[in-house]
Amino acid sequence: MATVTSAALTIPSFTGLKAGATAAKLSSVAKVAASPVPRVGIKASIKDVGVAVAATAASAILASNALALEVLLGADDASLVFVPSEFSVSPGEKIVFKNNAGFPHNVVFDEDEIPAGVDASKISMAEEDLLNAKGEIYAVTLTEKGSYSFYCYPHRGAGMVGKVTVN
Ligand SMILES: [Cu+2]
Repeated sequence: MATVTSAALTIPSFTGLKAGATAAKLSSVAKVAASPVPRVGIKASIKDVGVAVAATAASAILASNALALEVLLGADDASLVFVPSEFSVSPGEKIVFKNNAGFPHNVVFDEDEIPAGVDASKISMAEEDLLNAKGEIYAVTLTEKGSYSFYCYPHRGAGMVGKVTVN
């Protein structure tokens, strides 16, 4: 009886994760969660099992976020810059641009200064799309090696430009 009920409790927490997680993240969550659950003895209450699953899922999500590089839009003193403005990532590493100060901002890659064959529109925000609130993010993953220049459309003239090298 207890086994059936705890399984029923477990499914909604994975369903909830699915909404925000990629398939890859979801499978890693599932793998991590598989080991702690059996360690919770059959004597553990159903509530304990549910908490263990939730805690494991949360730490797996934190771990996957740690693989992303965060770039602030606007310095803490509200100056119109990317922080950092020049950086490197590995192919496929997630870059998370996070609205910080001096917004609205956005992130547009320069079609003339990205590797040949990469479509700037697929990695850029539209020029008219803006991040208007602190903490809003734009995430992008670059897979082709090379150098990419990008800018904030409203603040390009003010020098809000950056460069990322994928290597
Ligand atoms: Cu800006």
